[in-house]
Amino acid sequence: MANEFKNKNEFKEEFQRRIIERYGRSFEQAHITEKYMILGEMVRDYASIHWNASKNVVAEKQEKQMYYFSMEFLMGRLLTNNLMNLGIYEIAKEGLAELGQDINELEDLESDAGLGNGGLGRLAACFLDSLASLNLAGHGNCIRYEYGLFKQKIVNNEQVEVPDQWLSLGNVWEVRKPKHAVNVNFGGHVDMWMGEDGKAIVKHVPSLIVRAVPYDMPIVGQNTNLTNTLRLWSAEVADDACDASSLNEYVNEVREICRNVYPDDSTEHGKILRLKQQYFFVAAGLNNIIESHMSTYHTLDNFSEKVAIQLNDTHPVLCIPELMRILMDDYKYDWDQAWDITKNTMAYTNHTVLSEALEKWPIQYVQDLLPRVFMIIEEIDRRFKYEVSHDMGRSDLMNECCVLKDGQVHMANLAIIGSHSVNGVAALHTKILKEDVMKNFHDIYPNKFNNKTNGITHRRWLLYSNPQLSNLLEKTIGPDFKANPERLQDLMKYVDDKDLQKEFMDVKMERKKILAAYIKETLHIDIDVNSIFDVQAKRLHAYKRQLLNVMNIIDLYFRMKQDPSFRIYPRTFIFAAKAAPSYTFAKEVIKLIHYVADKVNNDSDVSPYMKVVFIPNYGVSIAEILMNAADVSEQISTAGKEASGTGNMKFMMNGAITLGTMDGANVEIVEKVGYDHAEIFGLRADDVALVKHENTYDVWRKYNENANIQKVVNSFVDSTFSNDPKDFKQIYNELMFKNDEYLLLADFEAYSHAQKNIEERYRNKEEWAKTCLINIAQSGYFSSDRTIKQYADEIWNIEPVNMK
Ligand code: 26V
Repeated sequence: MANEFKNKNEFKEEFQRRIIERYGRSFEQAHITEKYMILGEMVRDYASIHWNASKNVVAEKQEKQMYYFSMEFLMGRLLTNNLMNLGIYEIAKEGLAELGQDINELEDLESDAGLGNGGLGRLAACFLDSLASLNLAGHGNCIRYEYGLFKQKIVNNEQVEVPDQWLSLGNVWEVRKPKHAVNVNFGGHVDMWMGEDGKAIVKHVPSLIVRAVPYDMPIVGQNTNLTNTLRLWSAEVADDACDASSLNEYVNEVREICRNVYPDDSTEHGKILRLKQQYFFVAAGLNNIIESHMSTYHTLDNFSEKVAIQLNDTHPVLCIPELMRILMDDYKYDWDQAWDITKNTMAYTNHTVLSEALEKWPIQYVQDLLPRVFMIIEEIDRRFKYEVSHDMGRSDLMNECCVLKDGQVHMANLAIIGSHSVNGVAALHTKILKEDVMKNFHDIYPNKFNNKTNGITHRRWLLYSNPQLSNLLEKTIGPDFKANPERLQDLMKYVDDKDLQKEFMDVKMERKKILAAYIKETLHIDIDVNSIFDVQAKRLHAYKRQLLNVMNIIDLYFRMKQDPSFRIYPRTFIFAAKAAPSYTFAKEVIKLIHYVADKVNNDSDVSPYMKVVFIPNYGVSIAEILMNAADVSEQISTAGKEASGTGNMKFMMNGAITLGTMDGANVEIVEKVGYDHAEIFGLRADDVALVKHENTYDVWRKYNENANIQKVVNSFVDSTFSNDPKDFKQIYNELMFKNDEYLLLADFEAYSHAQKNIEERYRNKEEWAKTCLINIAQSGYFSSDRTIKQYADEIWNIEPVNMK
């Protein structure tokens, strides 16, 4: 039985005892990775004390629980977070120090759990932290991927993907739970016959059976005894699932299901594999929830009163037909009852308006892989069409909104039809869903749509990753903001205080030095900590417009070369971004950034004024040292395209100024801080929509009108940066021969002007510091605690669990 150590002496004793027990060595003899494992296990066991109690209390009190179904959870490292949330960080740190071990060395051994791509996955992780910290019974359901998202290396200025073996040291946080394993069925055919009661009996006879084994990770909140669960499903071979002759093939088929976060879906095999992953974790998770519900209530009549399921984007939307299948085939509910239960249980979050990102599956794939589920989807579609055309008399909307059309299953449509709530992730995004992308659905179901502006956990992103700022805030406004981040507002009273402004700049300097040391150590580049740290860190995508940032850098470079009297305030332009392996344009942009960096950083006229740095392998841990060192937060997507953004909130909370378009949650950031305390530029979402609608934009006109733009665009193809004529040709073509889809040239002048304004602002350090302090003071709204409270009250209908 684990001890709940109360002080550093008890900690030390326990630590040493465990090392001897486990490895048969003394503390001094133990390898550092062994020390890491033991510390992790101690923390996990400490959390486990309340884990079981939490499950019991929730069952005894018959509390409603929420399950967040997401293909991605970008958890990052958990050691520091868990120690801090449990309130035992100092005990462990001091205990280890007395044993001669620096805790930071152990913290650095942990791999990021990189089970996700970007914002959507990190949001899920922030939500888990807030759920537990708010005492809400809310769990995660996902896949235990063998490899996280690829590691990014830069070789010869280009991105190279390397497998992320995050499990190589083992995962101390997880507990394998074979007793909860379930089988998941694929392929085969469906038998139907009439039962004695006259009801149809349906039996799916699968051609592939996979065993789903859960690994549970405890999710501990700050200052609470409630411990939730992140359940990760792993695919294994099922007993007697195939004959020996095809054993190898079967084993391979099973193994690949959980191998990668986002398998390459440029091939048919890759696409089907992704569909398999989706059904795999949906079916396993749902079966499990049903089993546990039945053991408490012995009926599913009250399922939707006791269970809420949030569908994180369309990836888990098979939950809807799967729950229908279980209710009807296994528990004999009729369609209407099953439909009520399903709809009342499910809620769907949309995370993008980009049409290429809205999931559609060829009907054939779904029919072959999931024959029974497909039958149910067909029936959902049939009934929906009937309802809309007959009951509502809106046959005009029927074809737009139905699930099955053009030979494809439209997953977003299925999600909207089969759930009681549809939410966007920022006010502007939800408005665009209602008025444009999902307008027809909004006409049919006006009450389903609602907004839940994203948030970030202020614990990880402020308290733990920026202790310098956190301490300064505590000294100024007291500790209340830690449990109640909206109290950061109290800082508004002090934003004019000159001493505080100075102290804030000192804290920022300290953070900049930490980042500069990391850059020096990993990239061997010296950067000037007195320069403005201008950071754009996010996935690489055309709509996010990293290229616009680069174009401005190139323009500044040319102007400084051409005119010795033109000099800018020293600036370090920092990029961090992974590109999808098959996204060639994005990879070209990464290459361009490196070529520009080479040129600029090695030019002695220009490099005292600007440096360009690309930090490879952007992920949660790098974000923890990058965001809080930034002076400027680049949020420059084409207006209307970025659903919300969450990096923008992390920068804001750490006192950076937003240089951005009126897009996603930037709009709400500006609403909070006022136009004077953000640098906003460019076309608005309405302007973009109009330009697109009326087809009035002409990229060549922009090009011809502005000599600076011309020079920059030409530099992509005139060997300014590379002698290989193939390099950057694609970038040139995308801009000039596809009419600059994301309107970079349209916003170029405004952006360049905004950059100039940033420089003017920075020259006045007191005003600058005041703006940063206002950003921090107004950032409490963007804590995911606020977001989660809104989900809990308005969608899930769950309340804090009283653990006593
Ligand atoms: C996916 C894909 C895949 C195919 C090619 C193009 C493309 C473009 C975007 C996406 C994003 C999928 C969903 C997603 O990750 N959305 C992000 O969700 C965040 C959390 O709500 C939000 O802050 C970001 O604005 C949004 O892009």
